[in-house]
Amino acid sequence: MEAKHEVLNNWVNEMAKMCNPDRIVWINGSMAEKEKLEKEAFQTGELTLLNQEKLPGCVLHRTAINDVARTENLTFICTSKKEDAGPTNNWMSPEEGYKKAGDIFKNSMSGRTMYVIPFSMGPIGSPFSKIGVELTDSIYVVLNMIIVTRAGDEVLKNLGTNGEFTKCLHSKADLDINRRLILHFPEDNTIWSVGSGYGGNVLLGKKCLALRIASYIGRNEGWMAEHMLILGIEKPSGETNYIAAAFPSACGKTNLAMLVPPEGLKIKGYKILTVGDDIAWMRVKEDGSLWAINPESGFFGVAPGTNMKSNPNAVATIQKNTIFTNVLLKNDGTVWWENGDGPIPEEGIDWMGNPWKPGVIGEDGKPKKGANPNSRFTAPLTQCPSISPYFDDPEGVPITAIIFGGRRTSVAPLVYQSFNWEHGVFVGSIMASEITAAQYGAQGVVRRDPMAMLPFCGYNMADYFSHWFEMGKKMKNAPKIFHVNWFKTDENGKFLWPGYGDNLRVLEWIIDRSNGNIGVVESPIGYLPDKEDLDLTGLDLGNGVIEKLLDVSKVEWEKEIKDIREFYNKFGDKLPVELEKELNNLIKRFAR
Ligand code: OXD
Ligand code: MN
Repeated sequence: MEAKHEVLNNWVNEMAKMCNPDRIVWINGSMAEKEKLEKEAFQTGELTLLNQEKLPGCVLHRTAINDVARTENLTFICTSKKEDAGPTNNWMSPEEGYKKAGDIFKNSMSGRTMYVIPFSMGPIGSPFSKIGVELTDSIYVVLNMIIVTRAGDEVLKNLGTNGEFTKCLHSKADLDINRRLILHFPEDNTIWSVGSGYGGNVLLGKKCLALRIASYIGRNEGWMAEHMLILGIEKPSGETNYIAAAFPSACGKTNLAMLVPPEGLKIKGYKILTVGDDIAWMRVKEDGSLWAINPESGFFGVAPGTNMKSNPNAVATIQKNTIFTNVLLKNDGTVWWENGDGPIPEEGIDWMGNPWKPGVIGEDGKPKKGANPNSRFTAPLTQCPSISPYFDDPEGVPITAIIFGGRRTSVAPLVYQSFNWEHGVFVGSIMASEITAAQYGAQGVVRRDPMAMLPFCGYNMADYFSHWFEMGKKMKNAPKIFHVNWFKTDENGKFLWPGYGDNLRVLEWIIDRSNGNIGVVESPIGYLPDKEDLDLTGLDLGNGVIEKLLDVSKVEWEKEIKDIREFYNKFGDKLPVELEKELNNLIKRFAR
């Protein structure tokens, strides 16, 4: 269906003139259309059909070898003034951005089809929702977008003749890393992504729109777009508390969002309800509370490490209608990844499309991985056994508590509560995560990642902090703000806390504190639990371990404060005075 929307039609034609596709196809979102596109992709090799008895509706895709993750160094915020992008973003002027990317887009779709995907982030017609239209020359992108967003004719109808939409243009072009750019033009409500086929760079509704562009729009319109999961904890009485939680990538967000209560707490009859695993859009309603929706309709989760112990709900979610990207293909037409379920296959085809056997040493002298460490599954939210009945509610869910968390082997205790909203914003602003040697750099290096938004804030992060303070002023009933750290280790580098389902023990304390039901132990960094108030039934932590988990070391924090100061210095005099004040208060509390 072509739109009855002149601005949209003109834009599609203009972009088509530049990219020069052989044909233009408007995506309607039907089953028949999906099947037709899949068939075409099987023929070209863009997709492989998996074992339909064991994995009905599932397919496999391999990206180019140099195109397996978000490329932060090639991601830009293109604002007229450099200062508006701020010190934590790459900046390019809009003129330069359009020119540089335009040169790569030129004729990039010749011999190809340009698909027009109208999509809604959030339930169609919800006051929270925003519409985008993505133009792409990739069937893989179309098939992912119809899972992770609400896409098709319904969206066009809702857009009407003059509705607003984000203009999203994507072309794989020649997948050359030297001709790859992910550009955001917040002043024009426009995204241009070229030269990549990796999800985070090309499913433009997700990181690009729902975080970078939406954070910019949210600031102007008075709401928040955050890198947060949303989950509900239902008590047997039926009362449900919703929590929104921000963690940097690779800290277990998807696992937490789908948590299964541990044995010892089962008796209490809690039920976890998943609303979202990656992004939250939050607004203050007339009742003075903060309400949130998950703007997505699917998961784009990391496969390695997903197994029946770490996340049985995710395993159940991806048994059908799932797109697997860069995982190992087994001989029986099913898939596998490192730290997945089942025995290590004796052979298979690795994520690069080559024959694979366990233990074979690669050029770097290490055993070759079967699946890429950032291999992914794309699956509909509706397939998740723990999905909340409100995941699709246009009104969203009310948020009781906000959690910030990072991966820290020391410094941050298992959990603490901020003294108030302003202090909570400070706690979010100093969030940090340690890089492990096994992952991407020197072990122990701390990367500051405020609110887990470092790679996703679409404007100056100093203004983003101010926006958080402004939002606090609007609420009568603001969520309480907490910080957690599941990753503290002992002297031998062993994790002190079991994590996974046992994290519910911490969430329970957070809910009780938010509802004002229990006391606390005051510390310089915030309120700590009285250890008697944490329900550790059925958990054998060992002597003195809970004390270690809740310890706040003055020596460690003195070093931390220096590092925070250095980070804050980046923002110059744009840093909100409230943060300066909070840092000074922290120093004073340690000096007492
Ligand atoms: C991420 C993701 O990179 O969610 O944060 O894919
Ligand atoms: Mn994410």
